Amino acid sequence: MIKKTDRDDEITPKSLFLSRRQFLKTMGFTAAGAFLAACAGQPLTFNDPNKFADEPTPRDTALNFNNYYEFSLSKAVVAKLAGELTLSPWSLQVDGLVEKPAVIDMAALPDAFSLEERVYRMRCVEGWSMVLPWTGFPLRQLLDQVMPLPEARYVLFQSVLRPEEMPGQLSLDDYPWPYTEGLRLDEASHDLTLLAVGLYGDPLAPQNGAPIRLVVPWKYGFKSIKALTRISLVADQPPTLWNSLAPQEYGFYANVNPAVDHPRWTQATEIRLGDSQRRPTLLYNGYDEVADLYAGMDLSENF
Ligand SMILES: Nc1nc2c(c(=O)[nH]1)N[C@H]1C(S)=C(S)[C@@H](COP(=O)(O)O)O[C@H]1N2
Ligand SMILES: [Mo]
Repeated sequence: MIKKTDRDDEITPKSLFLSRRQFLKTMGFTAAGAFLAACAGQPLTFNDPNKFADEPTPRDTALNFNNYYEFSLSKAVVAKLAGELTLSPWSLQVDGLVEKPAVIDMAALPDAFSLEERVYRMRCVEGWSMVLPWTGFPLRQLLDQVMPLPEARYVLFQSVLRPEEMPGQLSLDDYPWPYTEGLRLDEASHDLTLLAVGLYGDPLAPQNGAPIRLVVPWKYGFKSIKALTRISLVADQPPTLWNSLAPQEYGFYANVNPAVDHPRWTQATEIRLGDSQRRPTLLYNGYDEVADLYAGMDLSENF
């Protein structure tokens, strides 16, 4: 006779384990390199080091509290709606000012890049944050393959346009879909800038940007565009969705900065999901190694 608790013990962990192993195997993820690159950020220096610890956010929270306007403005319903997105086949086009344009089939991607796990803080412009264990590879690896031309100074990122599967692309009819974002080429080439295909050791869930998304941990979360279909190298700063909709609220740079408030709320502090009190927000979200990219720039002008 199988008791209910026995069944739970046996079935749940084994199926989770198998799917995780399968994913790591499919993605060419080797045990040796798996956890070496975790947490590239600075240690936090407050009086009580435990008070503002960087524990990974519970998986359940990260999978059920999502900003993904193509589906809904309501964070709690995105997970369910995003389940309707067709993820396969999927290709990522890389074009523009490059020597070797490419179209990458997602199924072939694991062979082309070496994946690693990176635990990054993510700070949403709305004033909350999470700590997330991504699986991915530096965007730099892809840029090296396509070989940007000397005139290329910016990178434009485009998300999927599929109104038949994404109800928000119909209801938010004054938004300039598809979702777009942009980086300067030197920002895009920084080692911290990741293309992620997994989260918590599993393939990305649809609501977190499957099958492939950008992660730029020193910038507000809206720069980390989900469901990428196209990356274009361009000469000039490209228009981006949030910057076009409200340029006075969402700058092109969008570097996390406690000293530059959003016009409608403070950015000096944030609530880490699960905490009971706000914590100080750190310049560049604590990733001080990017400071050189902005040497000599007025950060309140270029917010
Ligand atoms: N395509 C697309 N990408 C997007 C968004 C979006 O609405 N559409 N929201 C952004 C915002 S505001 C945040 S905070 C993060 C949230 O990522 P998560 O749901 O994986 O935590 O995704 C970003 N990427
Ligand atoms: Mo966000």
